[in-house]
Amino acid sequence: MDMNTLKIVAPVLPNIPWEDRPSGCTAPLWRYSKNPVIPRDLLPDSNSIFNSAVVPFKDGFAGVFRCDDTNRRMALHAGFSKDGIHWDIKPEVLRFTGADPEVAEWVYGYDPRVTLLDGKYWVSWCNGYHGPTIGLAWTEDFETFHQVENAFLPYNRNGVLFPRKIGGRYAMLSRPSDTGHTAFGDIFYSESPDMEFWGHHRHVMAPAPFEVSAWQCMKIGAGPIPIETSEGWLLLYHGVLRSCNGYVYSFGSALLDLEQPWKVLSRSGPYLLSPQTPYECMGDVPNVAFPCAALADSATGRIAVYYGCADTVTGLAFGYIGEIVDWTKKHSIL
Ligand code: BMA
Repeated sequence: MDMNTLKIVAPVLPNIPWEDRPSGCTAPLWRYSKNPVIPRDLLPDSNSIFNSAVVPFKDGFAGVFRCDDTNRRMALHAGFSKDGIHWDIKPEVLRFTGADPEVAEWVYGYDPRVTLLDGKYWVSWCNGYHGPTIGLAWTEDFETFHQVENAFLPYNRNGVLFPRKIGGRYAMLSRPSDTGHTAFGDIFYSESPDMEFWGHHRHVMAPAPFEVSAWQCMKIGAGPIPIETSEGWLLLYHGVLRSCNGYVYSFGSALLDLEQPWKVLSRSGPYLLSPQTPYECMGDVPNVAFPCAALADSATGRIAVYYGCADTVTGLAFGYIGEIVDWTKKHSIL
């Protein structure tokens, strides 16, 4: 692929948080030198802030953050930033309005994703309703969040919307699961005419055979909102290895067909990033790198990935979309 001709469908984001690749680094993704970008105790009563979603908003950024409190209750909070580095996370928990009372009762919520879609910021998250399923809501200001119906029956996690309609329908990736720390999990694709009724389910990806790519051999789940490029949708996704010492969460990349995203064009064998630094290897759940958001600048091809570290803090990593696309194809296991 000629990287100069790669087309990236994303805003021009001159204020994307950024650090150049450190000298001597050849990896397609490198960590922010001042990681963790968000500490666990940014709020007075937060036990941990991780697995969170950010988007460009007005002249800066906004986001929905997973903040577990010191009761160890999982909650979501809205937050704002001018530079994507220093965050003002609202201390009050985010509450959704407008849903049918049958589904509106807050039980727990975690692992949010956010995308701008048809002029509204849509939030998907893992929503407690007789078990985890995919909650959906929209906001225009990150103050009032309008909840709609849950997309699926329990049990499901990692619901990730595409940033535009595909074939005339809204589109979402998800990962059917079970009540607990599921030891299985494939990524599926679903469509909706109206963001309420979801169907046309298609299988996208299963875990890889362990002898081919062990970091993703137990379960996988979609990460940030896919980024549209002329080479396909660039999807970052997490994968889990079951070691003798517990689960290890890393993430890699795949390219999905633009009009039929359940067709995987290439898929990385090596991980893009695995837990290696102290803040990724130590925390409430050691050895977790879990991406939920990526900012992309179409002018420079830069990407800034926000990922949860050890279920405790939030990390930031940088790369170039063109290089990651190229790397995914070169190292594909398909
Ligand atoms: C998954 C989710 C994530 C979490 C991960 C590691 O099942 O609950 O929120 O980061 O486990 O604990």
